[in-house]
Amino acid sequence: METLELKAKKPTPSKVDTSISGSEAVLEALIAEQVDTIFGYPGGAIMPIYDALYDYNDVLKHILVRHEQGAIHAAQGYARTSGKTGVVFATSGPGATNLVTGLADAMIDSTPVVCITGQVFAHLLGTDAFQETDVINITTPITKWNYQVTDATEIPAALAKAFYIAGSGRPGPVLIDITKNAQMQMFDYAGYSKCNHIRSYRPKPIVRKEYVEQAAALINSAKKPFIIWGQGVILGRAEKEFKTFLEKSGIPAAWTIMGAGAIPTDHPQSVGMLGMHGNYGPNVLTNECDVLIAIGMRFDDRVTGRLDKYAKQAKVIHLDIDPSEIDKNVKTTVPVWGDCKETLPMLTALVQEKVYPEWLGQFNDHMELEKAKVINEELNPSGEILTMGEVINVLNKLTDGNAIVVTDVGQHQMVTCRYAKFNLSKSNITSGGLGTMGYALPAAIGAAYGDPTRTTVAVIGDGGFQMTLQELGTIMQFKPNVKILILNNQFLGMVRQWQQLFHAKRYSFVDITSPDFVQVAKGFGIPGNSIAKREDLEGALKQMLDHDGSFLLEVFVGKENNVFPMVPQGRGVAEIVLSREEI
Ligand SMILES: Cc1ncc(C[n+]2csc(CCOP(=O)(O)OP(=O)(O)O)c2C)c(N)n1
Repeated sequence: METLELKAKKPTPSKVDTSISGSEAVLEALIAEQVDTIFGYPGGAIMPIYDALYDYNDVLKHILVRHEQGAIHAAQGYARTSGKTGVVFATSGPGATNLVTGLADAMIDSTPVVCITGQVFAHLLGTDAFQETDVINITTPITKWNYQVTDATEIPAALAKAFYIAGSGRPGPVLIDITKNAQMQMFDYAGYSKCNHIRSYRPKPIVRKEYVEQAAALINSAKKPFIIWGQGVILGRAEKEFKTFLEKSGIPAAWTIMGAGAIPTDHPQSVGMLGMHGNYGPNVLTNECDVLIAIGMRFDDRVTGRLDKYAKQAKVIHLDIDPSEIDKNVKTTVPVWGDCKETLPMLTALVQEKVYPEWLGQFNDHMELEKAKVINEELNPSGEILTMGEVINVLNKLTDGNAIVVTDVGQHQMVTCRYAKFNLSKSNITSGGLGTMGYALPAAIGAAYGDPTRTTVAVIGDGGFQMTLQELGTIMQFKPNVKILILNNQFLGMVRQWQQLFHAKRYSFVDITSPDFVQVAKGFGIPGNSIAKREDLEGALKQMLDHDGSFLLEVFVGKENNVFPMVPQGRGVAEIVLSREEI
């Protein structure tokens, strides 16, 4: 139980008079949950909470975004770099519905976020009142939990539950909708108790030792074991445990896009990225391994390609905290249901110390082939026109692989995730599951607040930038340090690539005109530069990184460059192609 000493600037109520408003109870809950930053946008139905915030703004920082979608993506970016739960305020009706994309994004990418929305007075519910939306029904499938509060006395317990659910087990978004009367209502405040148990909710199962033993036995008898890991390693704060397991077992390992950075990219056993635009070796050899060890990943279709051609020869061990993932897409031989921070050390204790030089050599051989056919030309192009890959390669050099890299969605995202070097965990911030264009700029703002000690670079396409560029206003006002790198191919590149490869080059509405981005940034008080030549690349990136504050750099890249390798949709992972000619 927290003490009754309230954190507001105004006089603390005496022990006799312990009544506070519902709004104050919301803010006290946030403080008790160690929240330091809120991303939000006010409006009629949430005005009492904003009114209370007036007295709390020296303990709770509020970042006024320019659109509620920006608030939730910022909270997601914050959560992903800080490891804490992001917090959002929005009003009812359009404020709440503007959160929908971000909630869906946070749900599929397991990002802990608590959204607090204002709602019309309880007596008006169901009357089509001004700015009334049934946000509970709208957001039910895209939240881990949601709840409507109509009485202030419920607020402390509802928020305690919200933070517990959002951050425990497999994390996710929670939405608490609070009617205006409940925000205004005075009630007897008995303090705030954090929640650590809910009947019928088991975020952390008791690990079944026999399954860990079976998994170890399979691994110990394997000739060609292969580890594939996902974001679960990062969300479970199990990077160290994972590295120890990896190094003792000697098994080659590949990452999903969401798992990138859990161990340094250039770790000798790290054999590349999985999936549609991942590396050649890990995709092909998924279908040659004898034991596939999946850790904190969910066999997304972008990773598996056609399921009936996926790892059919392999025995599958699946370590996951969420039991609904086990057997969902890929039949598991040994399920290890549990928190990988717990299960990995148990497994490490039982696996034999081994090396697999020949098997690892096969990955290296495939990498040589990929270098010869794709990577060398992407990173050191023979032509005059810049490629996305070479931009990221120079960025790696200048940041030493220590930057937080936030990507939007499209070709630049795939190229960045393929070529960016990550020395540190919580560095790769991207919309993996939902593929939300417009994610990167606001997520980068949140990422910078989540870890202000590191450089945050947002890599964005010319299309996606135009979806949420209003958040330049947030940067102008609050001055988070965000480096904005626009890779401008003058197309909605990823869709154009598909139209070229699979729709007979019938380019249907992918030719997108852009404003002068440098002038746009200038209008928001953010300096910028635009380049198109190789000789300017390193200097311009350096200028961006060295600038004290946010900076926008636009780099013109090849208009019709494609991202390869590629597992064409509907094909198996081993049918990955290295060039257009192979499709
Ligand atoms: C909100 C949203 N709308 C549409 C799409 C479909 N989509 C995926 S990639 C892409 C093109 C992105 O173009 P751009 O931002 O210029 O990046 P590029 O692919 O050129 O790097 C589109 C339209 C999406 N992912 N998200």
